[in-house]
Amino acid sequence: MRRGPFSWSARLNRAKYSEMALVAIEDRFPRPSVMGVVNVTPDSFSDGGIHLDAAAAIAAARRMITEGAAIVDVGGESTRPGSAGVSLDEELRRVVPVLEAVAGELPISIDTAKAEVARRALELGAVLVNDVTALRGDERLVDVVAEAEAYVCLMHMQGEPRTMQVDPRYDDVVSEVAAFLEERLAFAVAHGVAEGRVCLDPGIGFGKTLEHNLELIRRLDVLTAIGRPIMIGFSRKRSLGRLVGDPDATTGPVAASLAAAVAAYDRGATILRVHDVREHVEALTAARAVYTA
Ligand code: HH2
Repeated sequence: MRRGPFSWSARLNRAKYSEMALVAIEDRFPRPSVMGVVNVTPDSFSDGGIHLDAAAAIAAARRMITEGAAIVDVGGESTRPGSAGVSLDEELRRVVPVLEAVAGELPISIDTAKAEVARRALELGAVLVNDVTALRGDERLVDVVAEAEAYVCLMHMQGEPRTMQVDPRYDDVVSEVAAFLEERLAFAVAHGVAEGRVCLDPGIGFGKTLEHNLELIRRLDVLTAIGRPIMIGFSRKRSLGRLVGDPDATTGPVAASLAAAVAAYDRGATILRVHDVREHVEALTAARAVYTA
């Protein structure tokens, strides 16, 4: 099987892998690293239903690593605009079979705001907790992350998924997101999470208009100045569909996702969270070659 240029992680044996899990996130996931998305959900905005079956999700995770993803983000709860959330039992029922199969074998992130889901995932071998609530959703989650010495992604969201796209407003979206991320980083560190375990994400599409999303990428230097690696998830988001001409789009095209990822990388993003791994690895390989020549 063809191996992508970033696929070294797929070849790590488990002993080597756990040794590396103690290094800072920016060393473990150098710029640019691709995070593949596997939503084990019936209703995610772009891949809802496709990976609901555990076997399909497991196969997708393995394929994404061979295509060059540095890590795969497994989620059991959709956070698309308008969604209401799922129970703990249902989220565990969706993700645990997938994690049992792949979390000891591949670099896996768990996309959850629930402490119990994160605890089970880390126990099964996941290395990163991706929390769209930035440790505000479940007060026990910060202790789970600190005790496991897991990597964590803290993401900005204005409001909550059910209502966040109703009328998002900011005086200055970039400085408000930066202040929020600095405060959440300080919170995590104060609760025993080492700074080197943390990456930050402005939360593209989470309580933001198209113009807010573009402004955050345009002025990404304000966020990189915080001093932690930045994750960007623009892949297939509906802003991109609207940008290229469909006012009713619920998803964005792959080509627009690639351009947004390369632009974000150009402005300093470290981890790109994407649905189309092979295409993003190829685009970012070309961009990296240009910038580092
Ligand atoms: N976006 C989504 C979910 N989790 N996590 C981070 N850190 N950054 C993001 O931009 C982000 C995220 C939404 O995308 P997706 O997982 O494809 O959809 P859904 O929430 O509907 O499952």
